[in-house]
Amino acid sequence: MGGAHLQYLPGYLDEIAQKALLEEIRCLVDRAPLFTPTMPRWGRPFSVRMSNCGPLGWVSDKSGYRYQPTHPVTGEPWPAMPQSLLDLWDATTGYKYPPQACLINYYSPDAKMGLHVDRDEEDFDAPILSLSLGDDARFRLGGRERSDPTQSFILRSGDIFILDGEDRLAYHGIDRIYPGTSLLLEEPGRINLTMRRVSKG
Ligand code: MD6
Ligand code: FE
Repeated sequence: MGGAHLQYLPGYLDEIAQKALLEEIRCLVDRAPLFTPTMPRWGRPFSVRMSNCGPLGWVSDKSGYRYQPTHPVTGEPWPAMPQSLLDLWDATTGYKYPPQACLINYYSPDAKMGLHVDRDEEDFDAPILSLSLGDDARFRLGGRERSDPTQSFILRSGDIFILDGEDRLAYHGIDRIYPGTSLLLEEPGRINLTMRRVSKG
């Protein structure tokens, strides 16, 4: 392998595209409401609320992290991934297979996401595409070990960040949200979408 790693595409979506995408996300969460995931074993709630679209969705509860075809509260299949997101994946990743899950993360101003590695997928050759809407966030990116040095990026509304290649399994997290830095959402907060390929081939 080698070569490919992270891609940071600041301002990839202009304001019109951000508004159109936000409208699609509103429709998605009307059908698949935000739920509060809990940590495996201890059951401590995440501060981030989540939903998904696509054939699979990422969930977490006492029995662990996993992908499943249905919403954990309503039991309904996840809504389809909008064509605009599928097109964005093709245009920016060029990956040979389409994404199967798009995790929708909603951060209120005091929400955070601890350092983690996304490794619940079978296909680590596939990139993960992240898209940010709303208030700025401080994104911390480290290496393959939790103790590796980290660098910080401010992710703004419309930014795309892709973890690929040697950075695909790097530790990363969201330290904080900067409320009031964007007027896109009606209230302070941030939405992050992460698109993933789950199975090989
Ligand atoms: C966030 N992002 O930006 C959290 N995961 O709210 C992630 O956890 C993430 O940005 C995998 C790949 C890219 C990411
Ligand atoms: Fe992640």
